[in-house]
Amino acid sequence: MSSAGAHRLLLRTIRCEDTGRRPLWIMRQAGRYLPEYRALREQHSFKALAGDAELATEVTLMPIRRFALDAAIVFADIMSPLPALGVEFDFDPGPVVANPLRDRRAIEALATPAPQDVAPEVIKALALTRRALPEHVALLGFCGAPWTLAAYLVEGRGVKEFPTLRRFAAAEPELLDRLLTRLSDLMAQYLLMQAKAGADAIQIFDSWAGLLSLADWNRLIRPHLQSLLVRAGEAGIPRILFLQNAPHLVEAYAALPAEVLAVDWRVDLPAFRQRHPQRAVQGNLDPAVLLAGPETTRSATRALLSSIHRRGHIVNLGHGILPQTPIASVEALIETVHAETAGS
Ligand code: 1CP
Repeated sequence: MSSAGAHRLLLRTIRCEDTGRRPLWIMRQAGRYLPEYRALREQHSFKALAGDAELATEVTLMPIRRFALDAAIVFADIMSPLPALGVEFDFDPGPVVANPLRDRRAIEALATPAPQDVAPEVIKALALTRRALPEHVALLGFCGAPWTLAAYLVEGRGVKEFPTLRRFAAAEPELLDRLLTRLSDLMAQYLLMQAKAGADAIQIFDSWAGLLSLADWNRLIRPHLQSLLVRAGEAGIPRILFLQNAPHLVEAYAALPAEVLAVDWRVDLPAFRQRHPQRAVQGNLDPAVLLAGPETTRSATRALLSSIHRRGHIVNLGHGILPQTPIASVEALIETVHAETAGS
């Protein structure tokens, strides 16, 4: 599955080969900071764009046409595979679940789909994108981590600190376990289909990783993430594991089976690298730095590059690019990464 793209810069860096420069892609690179995306959004809802393989392919390619990025990430949402379970939701602008799952009846009622019925539009968009993508650009598939998906399903929408979710975890640990099992089974199927459709690597987004203590994370969440990662590994393509706003869990995540650990800007990446010299890493410029303009972006990028050896380092932001980001800052980031080139 993966051998055709093995020479791509992103994949060589994941194998910690000595490459001329570091690869770069940007989380949420196909989003609202792009004028061409905003123009298309005036005609179609987000759901309509992500739900149509041809339109999703067009959006996936937008940042690739404009910028010298080393990876495309398929335009979809972490919620895209959940209709296969029978879950209904909308976007405003983040996911809003019509009937949050908070009792046994709701969790037992979830459907058991066949693999080909899990977000077929995303699988098709991956195949279409691979055909249209320049040969040297890697294609990334992705999914939400079971816990981050459960956060939306139980809470109903993204809210500060997810109190209903944490109440549920405290009061109903067995139901949470049941839900996380269903979600990790579904994501394992989904990632396998993405690998077959031509993804070179997959990223697992655990955006709300940090809501629980280390002890509760170990007890309630870790077994499900571990089992998803093991099954994703069977697809034979590299795994990028992203955790957000969870500095107390970084070492616990580093112990999980993933080729790349992706961290947000709160994490001291050089110190992490010293503790884990063999591990590829991804990150971790603060997305808000880009709001300060191209000069500030340039100097922050230079500081990031000089703080960590280029081998095994994928340059990215520490979280999704913000909608109000100036295009000139994105250009400054890309130019600075390209200027580093061989020999340093
Ligand atoms: O208004 C719009 O156009 C919709 C905004 C939007 C977009 C562009 C949403 C709603 N999702 C997406 C696409 C998306 N989501 C991608 C595609 C790749 C790309 O744009 O480059 C990806 C990888 C995601 C993943 C995602 N969705 C995550 C994990 C990453 C992260 O940012 O932490 C999460 C947490 C979501 C939930 C979600 N969906 C949309 C929003 C605005 C949010 C987050 C905010 C919230 O919970 O309210």
